[in-house]
Amino acid sequence: MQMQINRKRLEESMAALGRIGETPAGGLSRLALTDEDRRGRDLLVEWMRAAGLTVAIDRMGNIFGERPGREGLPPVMMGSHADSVPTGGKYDGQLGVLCALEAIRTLNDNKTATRHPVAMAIFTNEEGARFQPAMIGSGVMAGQIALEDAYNARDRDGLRLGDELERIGYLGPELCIPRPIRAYLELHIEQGPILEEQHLSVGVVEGIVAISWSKLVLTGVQDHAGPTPMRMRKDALVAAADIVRGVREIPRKIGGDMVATVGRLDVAPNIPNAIPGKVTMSVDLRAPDEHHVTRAVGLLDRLVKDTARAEGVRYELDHYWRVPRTHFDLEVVDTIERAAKDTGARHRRLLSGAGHDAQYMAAICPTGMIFVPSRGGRSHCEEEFTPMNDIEEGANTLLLAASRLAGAD
Ligand code: HGY
Ligand code: MN
Ligand code: MN
Repeated sequence: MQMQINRKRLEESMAALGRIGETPAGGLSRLALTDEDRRGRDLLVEWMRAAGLTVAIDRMGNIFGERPGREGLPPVMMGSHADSVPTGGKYDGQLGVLCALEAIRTLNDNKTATRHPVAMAIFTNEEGARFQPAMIGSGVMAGQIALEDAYNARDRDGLRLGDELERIGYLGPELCIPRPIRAYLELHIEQGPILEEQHLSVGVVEGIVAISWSKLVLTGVQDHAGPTPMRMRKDALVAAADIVRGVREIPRKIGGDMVATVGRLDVAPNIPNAIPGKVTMSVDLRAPDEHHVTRAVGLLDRLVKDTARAEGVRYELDHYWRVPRTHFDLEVVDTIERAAKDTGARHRRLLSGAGHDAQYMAAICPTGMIFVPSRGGRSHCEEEFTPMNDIEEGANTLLLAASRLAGAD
């Protein structure tokens, strides 16, 4: 008889953690390294210790818990993140952390010994909402982001990531460097429509799209909205508006499931009677094909140059973050697929359109992901939801795959 997770215990943990940073509409605002994030971390560390895990915190505030194996081999690690976007949902990230904890709790209930140690991880600032770029904690651990660059990331109030990490008491002593890991498994919500549309409960994730983030600052001439004739204006917001429309056209020009998003737009001085002198905006480009992202960045360069010239504004365009198309480990993907089948989950293989810590972990160890459906395909919103039946099937798939990779009795 296969081990089964304790659904009620998992549901209770989800509810308890979800109350930390809960929004009035029932969503979640638990931005990285805020006091809410600290409270969530404290609760998770308390639960990890109660599950008998040896807890370690590294210099990026990544939290690790380890359950001993029969042999001192590299661990099988399960994890995700506990930070959210503003007015986000209660499933993105925290579900994967809690399913990892529930898998370990279930191994304990069954007194199951494993050849490899079994570990869990909670990565810092996966969302890239407060500090950019995203996935900073796993990015430093994978050697893809320099520790000092991560520490010097600043939020909108100018607060440094390194200082905030210290302020909440999670600047740990462990080095944040690659280490031997037998396999890394991450359960996550799909954040897209495929599983729900096809009435499936588990996604066997084969990889993640390539991602590019750019920051664009447009500088025009701030002036009075009344006496300044139209012929004299150099309006940063008009240029920005043309660029937003132009970014929307890039996927049509490139095709191949490319997506493009301007998610952030800050206008200065942002008052009714001044012509905007400065606009800061983000551009997020993603595609399954690496070359499509590269071409899209080229189209963006052209668009910005032509639009800025037409409006007579200056610009600084920084393509500051690029994550390559990620292919997960074939053995891990097969193990997850067999586990899904053996737990009786209705499943299929698919690609992730969202970035995850698994994207960086794949650079340092055999990695795979398990998806569970998102209602209406929605995420990064307070309406985010996944039915408990699907969560249970996903969590049992995670438990079985991790147990097999760890050499459980
Ligand atoms: O941006 C992403 O895809 C992830 O939610 N950080
Ligand atoms: Mn996530
Ligand atoms: Mn997210």
